[in-house]
Amino acid sequence: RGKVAVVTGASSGIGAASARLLAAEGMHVVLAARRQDRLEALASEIGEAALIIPTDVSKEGDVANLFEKVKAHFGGLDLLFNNAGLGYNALFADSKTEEWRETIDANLYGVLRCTHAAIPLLKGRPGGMISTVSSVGGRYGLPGWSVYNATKFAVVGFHDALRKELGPEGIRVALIEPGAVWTEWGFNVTEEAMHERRQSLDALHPEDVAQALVYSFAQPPHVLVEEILVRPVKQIVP
Ligand code: NJP
Repeated sequence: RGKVAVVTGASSGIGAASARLLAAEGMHVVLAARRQDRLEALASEIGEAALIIPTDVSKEGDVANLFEKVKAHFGGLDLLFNNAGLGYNALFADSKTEEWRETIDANLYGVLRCTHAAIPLLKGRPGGMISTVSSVGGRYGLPGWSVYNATKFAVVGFHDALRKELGPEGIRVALIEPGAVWTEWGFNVTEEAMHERRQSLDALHPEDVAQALVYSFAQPPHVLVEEILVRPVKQIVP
């Protein structure tokens, strides 16, 4: 067991599935999210490959602590999976500024903070990768999710510049863009409504997205699978 991955948003959904799969592939996985009880349950399932570092990606101090501990424990990092994220459902005219702030702080600033702190740890690690979860909502506007769209489009622009900065240093910068996935994602929308939508689309399971991450990371160090859009086959719009 050699390589080290940090998974943000590891407490549920895509992050938890990815941590399980990366550990099964022989990596150390650092589980970062706010809900410690969930992280503990996952860590006891994964076993000694898991290290819990409770982290709110919207807090600079938490993110600094996360990467300081990773450095102290492992001396470096091979994969940063920027997965933590949230979205509030509201027509923009009815949306609340507090929800904009929370969304932008986690989905955009969270990615910037974690990436900034991770870069020094990724340098000199062959095949090092930063993989960030965007969305089909990072390519297409989704009525009712405009602020979420704004953060995911922003992540795409950030990714494109960062790839050009870090590629020459051998650090792979990649995006994963899921369509609808069966997770806990989606605030201000009833569970029934989300359930109905996911059922009608035969939505992806978190493991399907985790497979895309593992596929891209498992390529030889000179190979960058830059973007993977993975959607339920029945999700034709967007
Ligand atoms: O959702 P969910 P997903 N600091 O709600 C964490 C994108 N996506 O797996 O802190 C740290 O089960 C939260 O942890 P906790 C989506 O935008 C999804 O679907 O304990 N962590 C939890 O572990 C997101 O980027 C769909 O509350 C924070 C995790 O994020 C990614 O997939 C479609 C945090 C969310 O898990 C994973 O979401 C799509 C913070 N401040 C893109 N805030 C979809 N599900 O359909 C949240 O296109 N988290």
